[in-house]
Amino acid sequence: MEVTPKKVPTLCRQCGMHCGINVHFVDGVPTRISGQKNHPINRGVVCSKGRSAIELANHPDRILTPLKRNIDGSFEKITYENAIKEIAAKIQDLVEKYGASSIGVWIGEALGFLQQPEYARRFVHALGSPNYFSADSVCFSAVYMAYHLVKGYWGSYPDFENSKLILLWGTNPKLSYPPYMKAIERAKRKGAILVVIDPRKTESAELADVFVQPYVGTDAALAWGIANYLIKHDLYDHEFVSKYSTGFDTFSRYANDFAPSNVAKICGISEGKVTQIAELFGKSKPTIAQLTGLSLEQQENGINTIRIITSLSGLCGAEDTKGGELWPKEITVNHLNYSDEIAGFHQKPIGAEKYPLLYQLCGQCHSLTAMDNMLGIGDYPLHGLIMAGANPVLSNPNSRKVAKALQNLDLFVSREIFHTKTSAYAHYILPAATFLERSEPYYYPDLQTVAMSNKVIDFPEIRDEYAFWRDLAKELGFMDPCFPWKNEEAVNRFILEPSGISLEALKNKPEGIQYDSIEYKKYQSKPFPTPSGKYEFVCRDKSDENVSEIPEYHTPQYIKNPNTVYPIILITGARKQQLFNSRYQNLSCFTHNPTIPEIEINAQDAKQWNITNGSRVKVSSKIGEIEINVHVLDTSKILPGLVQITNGWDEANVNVLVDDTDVDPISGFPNMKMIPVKIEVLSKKAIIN
Ligand SMILES: Nc1nc2c(c(=O)[nH]1)N[C@H]1C(S)=C(S)[C@@H](COP(=O)(O)OP(=O)(O)OC[C@H]3O[C@@H](n4cnc5c(=O)[nH]c(N)nc54)[C@H](O)[C@@H]3O)O[C@H]1N2
Ligand SMILES: Nc1nc2c(c(=O)[nH]1)N[C@H]1C(S)=C(S)[C@@H](COP(=O)(O)OP(=O)(O)OC[C@H]3O[C@@H](n4cnc5c(=O)[nH]c(N)nc54)[C@H](O)[C@@H]3O)O[C@H]1N2
Ligand code: SF4
Ligand SMILES: [Mo]
Repeated sequence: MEVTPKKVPTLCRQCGMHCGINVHFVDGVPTRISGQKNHPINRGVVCSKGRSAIELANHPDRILTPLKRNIDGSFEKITYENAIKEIAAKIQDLVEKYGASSIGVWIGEALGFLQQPEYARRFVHALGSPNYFSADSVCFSAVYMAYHLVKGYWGSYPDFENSKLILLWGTNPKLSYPPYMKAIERAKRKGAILVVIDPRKTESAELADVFVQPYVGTDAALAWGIANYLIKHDLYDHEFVSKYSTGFDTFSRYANDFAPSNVAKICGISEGKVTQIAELFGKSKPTIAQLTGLSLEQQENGINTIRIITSLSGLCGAEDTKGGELWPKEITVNHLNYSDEIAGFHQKPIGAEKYPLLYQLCGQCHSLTAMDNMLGIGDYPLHGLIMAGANPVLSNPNSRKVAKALQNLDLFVSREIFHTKTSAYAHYILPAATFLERSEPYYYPDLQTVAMSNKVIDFPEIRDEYAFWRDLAKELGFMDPCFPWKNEEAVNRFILEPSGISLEALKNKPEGIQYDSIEYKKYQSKPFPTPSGKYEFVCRDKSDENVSEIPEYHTPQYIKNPNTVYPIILITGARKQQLFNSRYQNLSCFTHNPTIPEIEINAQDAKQWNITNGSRVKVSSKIGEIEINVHVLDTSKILPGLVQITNGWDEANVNVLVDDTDVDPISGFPNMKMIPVKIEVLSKKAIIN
């Protein structure tokens, strides 16, 4: 008889950090989760989300059988085999009528990285469609695009642990990346200085040595002000600039206009703060680690803002140095993406003409544009969509349009673990495996380490992502050569084969194996992977006409053309500890205050509007309105005239207010951080439920 072990190590995927965890069993039943003491990311610590993974897997609301939607919107059970047959028949029908490009796949934030999304990509490419979508149309890839334009490789990997100066621009790792914050706290204990730049005084800002609250959308001006000071006072790294970079003269001419006194006015901060931060750069160079958060991506001038901020690292010689910005060596693995082997598609990838960098760098289509294709107003129609691990009715901008678009599909399949606002529109819902039910390799680029997650629990009736895509491909007649592997373990062996690291070796080392030694300043012996081979203060990449040579500062629209109807500026999506985008609202660990959606308002504004904690307001933007409770913040916690609503709540969905046409023209990312709104008071008194 097989004896169930007492403890199985794996990697947590309740968020993207992939902490090392152990799942403990009593009499074969998983009971609790602890941290792996020697895992380099979390060093034994597990957050409340991580600890709740067993509850997630065993949740009473979990979908355990395939479901088919009836005309009245209710769902009835269907066998897996019949569901696959019907879905395949519908795909075949749509391909015959409208071509393969009328089918798309969409992988959400819940699934990553080397393996799960790539099944979907292989499937849709083998079918003959370029239309692969993911959360990357609103998350992370703008950072990659910006880094690519400056230094040609994907970032960002700040080496907090060894840094002397740490800057957090528009990010709150205390809540969003807890292990990073621990590394920052360790560096602080060794003497590092922490600078936080955020219009809200966040949990991370509480730990800052220097905290600055610029107007939303003005970070690029602050960064240019720092560049101005460093150049004027000869505090930059001459060797790096002269030997390894290009465009410095043009860059410094542009910086001329950003004297600290000027920048202070633009950003609404004191001149002293600008010079203080610039002095810190000068003193700490080259050990400067900067992290640019999601907020800078989801802005109208996001790419340029991230470009100029990362250029400060180059200016200070922090590029590829210990304690600075790392340029990790990639692991040599077999990638499942085989688009290079596909002869070409009949239709253009959706959104690739408008946002070429997203497609060139990430091989992704633009999910916001896809809504038009679903509604029949794009270049060509999208009729079928298979989605896994995503909830775009809550996560994509303009939720009403998203819902309409999904309702317009002839075939919508959702692979989910729970019923959601999005899966409500699916024709078929197929039960998905949680991360505890699958096994995949993951690598930590900054540590150059690879580790393996393990299948810890098993629901025999639930097919993992591999089985699903393989079975569907088989039914459609193209399983071979698309999915030749017997199971997920065989896929894992294939992925790892060129790395020289075996599955067995990884099983014996749950904390991971370093695949290559860390070396610094590699640019001294090999060119940067940019068009010029140099670090580009001025961009030489001509593939997108929207990319200016210089990462220009543009005055945000809400400042340039103040909107008298919608005079208040709304930030969306500041993270909460136990809410993860739209996930975990149904877990008992969800004890966060608030447990209902709230709008954060400065006490000064609340006083003026005569409202208090728990008052009810209507928030309207030019495209929609929601009702929500008020949470009054101390005046120091948020700039006056600014309000904040976190995304992902089932009720009071803030994306009803976010305009999908207001985007950064380079990345195509929506502006989710400076939305003009108005507020009407519905009830001044707190409503006690
Ligand atoms: N607990 C938890 N953790 C998460 C998530 C979650 O939902 N919950 N989500 C995960 C995901 S998908 C992501 S992408 C990351 C995001 O994580 P982060 O990038 O850390 O994003 P936030 O935590 O929202 O912090 C963004 C901060 O930027 C500030 N901000 C807004 N506009 C501006 C601006 O113009 N300039 C500056 N300087 N600051 C600005 C906001 O006030 C906010 O405090 O977190 C991940 N981690
Ligand atoms: N206004 C505004 N909107 C935002 C943001 C913002 O800051 N402001 N942030 C954006 C960002 S950064 C991101 S990343 C997106 C995220 O948006 P999405 O990619 O839509 O991700 P989630 O909302 O986390 O939804 C994930 C879904 O996957 C399901 N799920 C969980 N685990 C599994 C699994 O193992 N397998 C499968 N098949 N399903 C699973 C969950 O039940 C959930 O419904 O939201 C974005 N939306
Ligand atoms: S930070 Fe928490 S949720 Fe994220 S991987 Fe680590 S333990 Fe899991
Ligand atoms: Mo994200």
